[in-house]
This record gives sequence, C-alpha cells and structure tokens, in this order.
Amino acid sequence: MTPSRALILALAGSTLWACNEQKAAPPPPAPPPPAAAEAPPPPPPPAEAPPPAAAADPAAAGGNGTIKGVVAFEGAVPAPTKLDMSKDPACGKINKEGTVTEVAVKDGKLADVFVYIKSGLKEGATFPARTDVPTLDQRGCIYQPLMIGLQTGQKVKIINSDPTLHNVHALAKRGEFNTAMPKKDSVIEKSFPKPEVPIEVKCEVHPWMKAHFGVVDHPFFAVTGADGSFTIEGVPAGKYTLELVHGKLGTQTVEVTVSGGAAAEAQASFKG
Ligand SMILES: [Cu+2]
Repeated sequence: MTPSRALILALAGSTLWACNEQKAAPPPPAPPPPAAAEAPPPPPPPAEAPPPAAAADPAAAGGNGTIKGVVAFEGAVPAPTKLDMSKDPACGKINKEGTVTEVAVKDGKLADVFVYIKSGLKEGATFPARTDVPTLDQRGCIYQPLMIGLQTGQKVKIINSDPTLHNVHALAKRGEFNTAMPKKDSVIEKSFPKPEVPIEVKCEVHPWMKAHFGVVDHPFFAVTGADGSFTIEGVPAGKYTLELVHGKLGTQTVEVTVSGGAAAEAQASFKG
C-alpha cells in the first residue's frame, strides 16, 4: 500500500468513526435535557431586570413638557412705596426717589410672582439640579429683585452694591442666615437644604428692606418677568397644581395638565 492510500483509508476510518460517534452521541445528550430543565434558573436574571426598569424611572422623572402663562393684575395699581431713608443718608444718595415698587405692573401684567409645581410630581422621583446662580442685589437700600426662586441646594449670590452696611437675614426654618455685609461690592453665596415657600428676607439695618425666596425640591419653577410671563420647561406629562406666590399680594393655585411636548397654558390673576 502506498503512503497516500494509507492516508485516505485512515481519513475514511476516522470519518466513519466520527460519524459513529456522532450517532452514538445522541444518547449522551440525555444529560443536556436536564440542563434544559435547569433553564428555569435563567428566569432569575429576568428577575434582575426590574432594577433596570427602576433605573428607567428616574429617566421618566424628567420630561419634555412646558408650562407657560401670564399673570395678570386687576384693579388700581398701587404707587411705589415711599421709604423713609433718613436713618441712613447713604441710601438716599443712590435711591433718589426713595421708593420701592412692591407691586410691579406693566400693561396689566404682574412681575415678581413665584410660580412652581406644588403637587402632582411623582413621589420619590429625583430631578436634575438647577445650576444657574441667581443674584439678590442690595442696591439703593432695596432688594433687587424682590422674589427669587431656588431649588434646594441651588446657590444664590447676594451682593452689596451700596457703600453702606447691610445685614441680610433670611428667616428660613432650615438654613437661616443673618450676615452683616459692611463693604460695597462684597458677595456671599447661600443655599437652602429644605423646601420652604416663601422665605422672608429682611435687612437688620434698614427695616423697610424685604424680599422673598421660594425654595422647592425640584427644578419646575419660575418667576414672572416684567411682562408677567413665565415658562417652566422639562416637565413630565401629568396633572399638576401650580402655586403662585407674590410677596405682597398672597397666594393662589391653578390646575394644569401637561401632555407630551405641547405647552400647557396657565392663566392667573391677582387683585389689588
Ligand atoms: Cu440694608
């Protein structure tokens, strides 16, 4: 026999043997079935699937809805409040009118209204943190602006733009501070750990100085501008109660339904 023939036979033999073995293999496969019977264990992994589903929950916390509105003012618009600044001559030099506009109305629309979602947000949901830093200025011995919205933990910058002593005192249940700011252009930063609406801010040097913070534990709030308008973005679909707070005119609530990406309209009116 030549070497090549021997090789062919050997290959043929091994092939047959392999075939036989494959045929014989079926019997052993018997064990696999048990393995298949152990398929049930896989279910546990699916059981772990829920956590990812829970992770999807926070994702659902945010949204693409928008709440827009305009806050109106009805009645006679109060004149700016005249202030007696004789106690501190430095104030009169900057604030020549010696007034503060506590009820700011333009074309029947009201500024300085804190608007926020009071109820309707999913329990336990977490939301993105606001990172902008609003400013409360002490200028002309009045606070500017008179209303500031904040998320818990969000910083507010407080500036003394006057060449006189101010002592800013935030009367918060949590995070109260009472800080003397003797130098012009001095700046401090503060934040509040818990929601509270409103928090009164006053100056311990000038008794007429008052402002308010509205602090909530989510980012869905706004303060009406000079034209009375406000916009709250990124709101999940749902039914909500909005609360509107003005430092001088009180509080009211409005129901609003946010669906999909459409802007929900909210109208409100304060009376003088
Ligand atoms: Cu002051």
